[in-house]
Amino acid sequence: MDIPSELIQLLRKKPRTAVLTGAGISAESGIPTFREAQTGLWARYQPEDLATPAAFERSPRLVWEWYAWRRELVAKASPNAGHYALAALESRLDEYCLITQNVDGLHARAGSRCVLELHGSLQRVKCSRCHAATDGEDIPDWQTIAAAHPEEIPPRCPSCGAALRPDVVWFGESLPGAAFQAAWQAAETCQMFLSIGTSALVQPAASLPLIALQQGAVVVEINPSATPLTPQVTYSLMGPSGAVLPDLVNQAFPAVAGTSLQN
Ligand code: BJW
Ligand code: ZN
Repeated sequence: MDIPSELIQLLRKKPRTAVLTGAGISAESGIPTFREAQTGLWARYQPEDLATPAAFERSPRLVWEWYAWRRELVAKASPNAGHYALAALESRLDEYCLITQNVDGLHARAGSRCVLELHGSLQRVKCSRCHAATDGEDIPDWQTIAAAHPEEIPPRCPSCGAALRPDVVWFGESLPGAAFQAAWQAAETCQMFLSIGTSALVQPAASLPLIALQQGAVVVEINPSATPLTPQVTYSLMGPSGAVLPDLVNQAFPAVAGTSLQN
């Protein structure tokens, strides 16, 4: 892709950089996004009907099974060229913060070291009542609990007996405080902000690029479709992140022969 030369020049100066990613960065790994069509078994459900505390109270088995299906998809998936390009970018910049709304863990699997997970992780579960995590030293991990009582879906909390739930952030719930504060600070202090593969609809994550714009940062959006953020950004790179990000990183930091990122 043709990337504006001013943007390449800016990247070469190694600006303090914050990056926000959403479901779109994992689309090329075969993980469905939220606001595009759900697939297969789940085609008749809206994510808003599954990713809420009320949905879990009403239909705990249905919600648990939706997450189990997604956990399996992610386990079979691999990071794509976009995830790898961000890990490479981190290694080329001095001050860099990656903020993700995704719960799939693919950034870490691609080698990103500093990742702030705003919406939790598919890999963890917690109790829906006492909020005990199940990966502590004294309690069995949740897969062991589930395997011992396969008839119980969702599995039960070993401390209080209530249903276990995914350790993710549902609509109406607060984001993890420390991760969100660090993300806010990164948006307030960065010189460049990349908003990648997010519809920029879900708050409070959608405010982060606006904070960056307000304090004078250069804001770049990478997305094949326009979002409510698009008219406000400094640069809109319209294309899939698995193609645009390797181009951006390779053009800014031409690699030593043989090590350039593929797309
Ligand atoms: C590609 C691509 C390719 C495709 N390359 N790109 C202020 C105003 C209005 C409402 C609110 C507000 N403040 C709070 C709210 C309520 C609510 C909210 O924002 N609602 C909106 C829908 C309006 N927010 C909350 O409830 C949040 N909590 C909160 O604010 O707490 C304080 C509070 C408490 C009580 C009362 C009030 C306030 C919590 C939000 C939690 C969101 N949780 C989910 C589920 C997480 C677990 C899970 O994964 O199941 O997070 S919902 C879902 O949306 C998920 C995502 O992380 C999140 C964002 O979606 P994302 O990543 O942007 O995906 P998509 O599908 O929307 O977009 C994909 C994009 O990729 C598209 O643009 C494509 O074009 C693009 N794409 N292929 C690059 N190859
Ligand atoms: Zn409990």
